[in-house]
Amino acid sequence: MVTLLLVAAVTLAGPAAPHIDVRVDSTHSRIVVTAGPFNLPAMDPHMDMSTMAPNDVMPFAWPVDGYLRGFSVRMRDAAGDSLPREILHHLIGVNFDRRQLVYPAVERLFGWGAETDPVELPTSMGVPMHVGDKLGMYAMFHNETGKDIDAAYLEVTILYTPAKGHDVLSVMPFYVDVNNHIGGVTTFDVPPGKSSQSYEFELPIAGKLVGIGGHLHDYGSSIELEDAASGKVLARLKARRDHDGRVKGVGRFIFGFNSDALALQAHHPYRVVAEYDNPTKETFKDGGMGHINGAFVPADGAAWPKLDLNDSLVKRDIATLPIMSDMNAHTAGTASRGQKSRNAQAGSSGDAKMRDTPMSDMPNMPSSHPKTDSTRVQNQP
Ligand SMILES: [Cu+2]
Repeated sequence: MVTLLLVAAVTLAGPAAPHIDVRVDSTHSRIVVTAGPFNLPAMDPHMDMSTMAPNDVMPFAWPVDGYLRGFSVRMRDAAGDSLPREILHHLIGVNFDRRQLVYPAVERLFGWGAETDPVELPTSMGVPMHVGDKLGMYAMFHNETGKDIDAAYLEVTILYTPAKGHDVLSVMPFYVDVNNHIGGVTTFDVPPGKSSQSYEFELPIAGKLVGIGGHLHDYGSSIELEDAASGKVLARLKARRDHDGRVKGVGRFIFGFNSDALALQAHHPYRVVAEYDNPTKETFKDGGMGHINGAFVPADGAAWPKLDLNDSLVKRDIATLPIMSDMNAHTAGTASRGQKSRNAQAGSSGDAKMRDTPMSDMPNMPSSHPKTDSTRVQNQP
């Protein structure tokens, strides 16, 4: 019923700007975040990444005291019917109130690619969250269906465990990328044949990895985590590829929850390595990407690195978020209505404006009311 009313309103008002809606289903301990409508014109299947329509960060507030323990994402139409999952290239959920473990950047709370399966942790663990935590999500679409889609909606279903009356082990998001430049491009070129991209890092605190998943683009073959001091491979996630080398999925690895969890030391060198094997004779400009996401249990939760809003890298991360990851420096020739090419390249006037926006001024960060529709961030000139 609510959906029907919404549709009617949209039709009467003409093309609507996408907005975000957060609903709590406390009976099933679920939060449903819906964003849309997005207008996704059909794209030529042979176009490269640069033709994907990017989308700004859409802010919303976390609505309950509790623990996030899983999520799944689908694209649907106005009537609620599922759209092909391939049209969502990726979706990233950001927590502006917490720092990442490895990078001086805001937390990436959840990530979803066309190849991602639903994530669900046991009820005994979850990511600690508080009412009013400032979150946001951004997505990149890629409509290769051959048909224009006028009104697509993103629907993120988050599972949570209420804080009250539950004894839950806190696990934290772990994210490390083979080519992360905070506020810059994380993609890289993929030449013909075998190639690899790697990044060495340290953790500021010790802890244990419970499980990991990986993200690779087409022609990726594996992503692994190594001990950079000994060279030992700690985990290798293989891509499932079709006969053309297109990635259909990337494996996950569950180390276990107690003594089985993978212990990582503080201030010890580790390395993340993405291997690519491109069977074509072409170099794919900015075609590659590789990162590992995981669930990390800190040895001492209180020692988690604080988010320093005066840190220049944190500032840069926040300022460039709408154009981060592989939507960087690309012209959105087929961007949705009203998006035009404001994400076209770093340094354009729209981006400069965004850079100057301090966190406290982020528009439309609803403070605590989960059932109120919040409007999408408006930073268009
Ligand atoms: Cu990607």
